Amino acid sequence: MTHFGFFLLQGAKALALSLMVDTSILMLDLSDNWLQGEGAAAIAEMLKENCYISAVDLSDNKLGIEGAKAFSAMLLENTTIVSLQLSGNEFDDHAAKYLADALTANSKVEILDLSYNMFGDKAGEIFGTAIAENIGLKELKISWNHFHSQGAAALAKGLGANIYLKVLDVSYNGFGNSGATALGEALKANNVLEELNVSNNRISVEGALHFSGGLKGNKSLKRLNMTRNPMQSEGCCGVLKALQANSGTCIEILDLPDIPVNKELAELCDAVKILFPNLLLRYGGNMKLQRKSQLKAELRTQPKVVGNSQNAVA
Ligand SMILES: *[C@@H]1O[C@H](CO)[C@@H](O)[C@H](O)[C@H]1NC(C)=O
Ligand SMILES: *[C@@H]1O[C@H](CO)[C@@H](O)[C@H](O)[C@H]1NC(C)=O
Ligand SMILES: *[C@@H]1O[C@H](CO)[C@@H](O)[C@H](O)[C@H]1NC(C)=O
Ligand SMILES: CC(=O)N[C@H]1CO[C@H](CO)[C@@H](O)[C@@H]1O
Repeated sequence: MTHFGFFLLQGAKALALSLMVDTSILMLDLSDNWLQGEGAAAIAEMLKENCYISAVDLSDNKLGIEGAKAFSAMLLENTTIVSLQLSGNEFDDHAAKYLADALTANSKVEILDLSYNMFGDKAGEIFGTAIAENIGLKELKISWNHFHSQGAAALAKGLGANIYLKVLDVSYNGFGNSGATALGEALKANNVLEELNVSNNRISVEGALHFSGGLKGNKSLKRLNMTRNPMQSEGCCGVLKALQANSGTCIEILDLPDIPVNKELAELCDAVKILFPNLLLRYGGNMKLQRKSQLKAELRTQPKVVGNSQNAVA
């Protein structure tokens, strides 16, 4: 493995040299190699000189803290890069510091994928501040990390101050109720975000209800994904009621957890669909998202969707 790693490193250096003068390559996909910090440094140096490559995919390369440092130094120079995929690179809270510095100063990167890393609560605080100050990012994917209540809340707070981000994916973290509450607060202040994925974040009834507060008022949010959260019927109803009370909502897609549907939830879903006929709504484990017109057929063929016997959720 060591030998193989060495080979790839030499390869990365050679490649970096040849790319330095190549003007035809606009996208660089080196995902799933074994570049590590040293390989990343070679690539980062090349990217400082190259003003043609606008999309870089270095996912799954074990870049670690050295890689984060190298890429941060490169991004501090506001290069041509618009899209940067750095998922699965063993980045931790120490690496977050470097990446956050870059996010604060760089205004060119619009798409950043940092999912499948090891960011924790400290990183949440660091990134929260960076997100509040960043003026370029439109899409941030940071799912499958370790943001829990406190760090998650700090991260969410940054969103409240940001006026550029349109897509945020924080799924598969541990936001919990305090993270969800902070997200709700952030949404109250934010009128830019269009897509939010908070799927699989241990958000229960209380968190969902607080979060719903952020859905009131005229909003930009079009797609909301809340699947795989223990928010029960009560939490789902809270979300739907907030939308019901917001005639100015832009919501187009709402994905709710797969839970047994009680009478109140079923009725609310129907009412919301009538209110927003173009809304794609998934709830109660229906296989697919459906519009109001599709619902009628669905109800005829699968009457148990409404009011099945497991409805008595505590
Ligand atoms: C990057 O560009 C933005 C906007 O042009 C500028 O405000 C910022 O200072 C630049 N950052 C660096 C590190 O040059
Ligand atoms: C999160 O949900 C969005 C849609 O709202 C979807 O595009 C994205 O793939 C989901 N993220 C994950 C990690 O599944
Ligand atoms: C919501 O996120 C989950 C991942 O947790 C994904 O499987 C699902 O497809 C997403 N829903 C939509 C509408 O994209
Ligand atoms: C305060 C505000 O902007 N209210 C608007 C919300 O959206 C509805 C429907 O689009 C408008 O009628 C309101 O004026």
